[in-house]
Amino acid sequence: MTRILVLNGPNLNMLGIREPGVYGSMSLQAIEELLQETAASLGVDISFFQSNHEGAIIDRIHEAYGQMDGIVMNPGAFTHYSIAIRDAISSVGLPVVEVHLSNIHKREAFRHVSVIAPVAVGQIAGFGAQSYVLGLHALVNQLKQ
Ligand code: CA2
Repeated sequence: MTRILVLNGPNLNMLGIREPGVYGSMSLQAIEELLQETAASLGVDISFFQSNHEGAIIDRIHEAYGQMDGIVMNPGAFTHYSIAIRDAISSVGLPVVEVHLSNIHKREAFRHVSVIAPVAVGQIAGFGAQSYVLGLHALVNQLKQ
């Protein structure tokens, strides 16, 4: 069975608790439950990981090598500057779909750059929790190619 890892970066554990206007009112747990249902309908196996620590995210990407078939990832603010996470993705060679709740391209200039995008299959941004669902569909479709 196809195995997908959903990886979330810093502060995303706070979803649904503050700033519902920017990131929506769903908690990360609720998003994960939605993705679990989507995975079941697609017939794929799904696992979840969130960390506020760059090194822990890198370790989880390394562990995914040989275990997972692809990653749906919201790197949070690391999107904009973590060359180390980008290198970790390159090092394992797994397909990654980058997702964002907000449309990073219509926000502050510093959010317009993603250092992850050049090593991702693609990027989905601006659809709230649906960005993850769309990202999961896109990754599963990509793995069938
Ligand atoms: O839009 C996204 O998904 C982001 O990856 C979210 C990151 C942000 O740094 C990126 O530029 C875009 C921030 C996540 C912060 O999550 C919060 C959750 C609750 C309250 C405040 C922040």
